[in-house]
Amino acid sequence: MAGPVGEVDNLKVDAPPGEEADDGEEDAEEGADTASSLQGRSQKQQRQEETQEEQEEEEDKTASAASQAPAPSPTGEAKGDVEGVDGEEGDPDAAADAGETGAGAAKKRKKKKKKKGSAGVSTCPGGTGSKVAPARGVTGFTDSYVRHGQTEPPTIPVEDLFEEGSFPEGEILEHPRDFNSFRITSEEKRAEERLQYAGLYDKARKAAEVHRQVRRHAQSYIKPGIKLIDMCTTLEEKNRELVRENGLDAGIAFPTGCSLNHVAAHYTPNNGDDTVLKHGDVMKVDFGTQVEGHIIDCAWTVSFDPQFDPLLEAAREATNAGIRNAGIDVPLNEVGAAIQEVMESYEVEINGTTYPVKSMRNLTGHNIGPYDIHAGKSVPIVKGGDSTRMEEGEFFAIETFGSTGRGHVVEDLECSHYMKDINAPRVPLRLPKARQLLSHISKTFGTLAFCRRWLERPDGGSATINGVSGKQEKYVGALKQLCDSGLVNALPPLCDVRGSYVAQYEHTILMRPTCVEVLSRGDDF
Ligand SMILES: [Co+2]
Repeated sequence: MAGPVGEVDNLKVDAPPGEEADDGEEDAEEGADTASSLQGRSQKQQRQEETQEEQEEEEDKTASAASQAPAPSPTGEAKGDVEGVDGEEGDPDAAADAGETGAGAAKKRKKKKKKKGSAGVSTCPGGTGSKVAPARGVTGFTDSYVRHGQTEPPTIPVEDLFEEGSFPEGEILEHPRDFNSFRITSEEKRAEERLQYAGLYDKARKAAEVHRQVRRHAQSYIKPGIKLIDMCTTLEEKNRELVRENGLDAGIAFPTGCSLNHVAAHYTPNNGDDTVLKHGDVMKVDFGTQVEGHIIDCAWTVSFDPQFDPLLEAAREATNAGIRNAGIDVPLNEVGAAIQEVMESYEVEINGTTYPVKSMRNLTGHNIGPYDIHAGKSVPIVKGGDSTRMEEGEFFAIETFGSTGRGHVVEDLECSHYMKDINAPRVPLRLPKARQLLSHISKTFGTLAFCRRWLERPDGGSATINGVSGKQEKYVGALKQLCDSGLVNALPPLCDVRGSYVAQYEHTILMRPTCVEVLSRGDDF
């Protein structure tokens, strides 16, 4: 999920699409200083990037539409391979070839010297499995979870595949900056981890493994022609099954976002919405899992037309840059500057017109607390934000949005996402219907986000909690009253201008005392 909606200006409900007045901010930004974003990188990282840059230039010569191909691990120094896949190489070319309908159609052009690459990021090309996603934007095989003993399609709850205490570790990165170099070997910091964090890591890793398996399965059936409401329902049912939903102790963390094209975030179909995915769409799939309140927030972008490859790559590499630059005591604004630097080094040609890729200036990543998807800190994706620092023990969702539009979102379209305010005031509710709905929301979702579709299920959002008698009837007025009284926040879709395209990639990372763990990293992105 994107945060924070509090920063969205130009609140717009009924204005015709594409007619926002220009607020003039855009122009002020152009041409400003961009120098500071690299200062946090180690020489080693820069060397790795240069190495990869050379490799990529080679690749550009041979296959210009290769952005779906798994990136080679640049120096062989990648740390913290995702569990169980080291040494197993599939056929990465298979992933690149599948769905390739117009090699050469998608040109990757850079405005300036590339400051990019997944150096230091192990993306596990290939891996186990045999099935390739119909969509672009992900690498490897959709059935790669068979290496853990999972069935294809997956049916075994993830907790039955691993011993407690042994859920797979995410990708391990060193904290950036010289002042952090002691951490990875510090005996004191390791002792701190053993004492304070061991149980927590395992729960977060379980949620992350569920996310990986659910999304891998989704990547196998997301193709043009699917009804988005069916896609979301199928994904959410699998999420409940693999996490072994148990009320607020384990389950879905927020509604399945499937925002299309100029819609950047917070769209999921309400009942009656028959939108069908098309070959020319750019869809952000953003969903969450939670185990005892530890939330994994992770997203990728689906497209089928190779002309969008550079847009997807921009967001993917910008997210990876954000991850590489994140660490204890790093100011959030410097992470944002590094993200923007990478994002805006891309341009994309769509139907003969070349667009610069813009970092969305009013969307951000965010820290995550227990049952609290937006716990107060924002990770900007442009330079110039506040210099609050990341701290030990914090979870962050690093998410970036690249746009061919204005690079600025407004609220628009019908609302589907809602969330009880974690700091909700105690407001006396006169209407019994509103009291009843609030009680249902509190027991079923707590402070986790939910959508209208879930209220209308027979179980009202959780069979564990409500059995088959949870369905909410004629609740729209009551829901509006809860929103008006500040108890529940409405989170409407966030949109750039109509006709534009937005791509997003997102991972959840943990500021461990010794290292940064990219909990949700997979062999797909
Ligand atoms: Co998020």
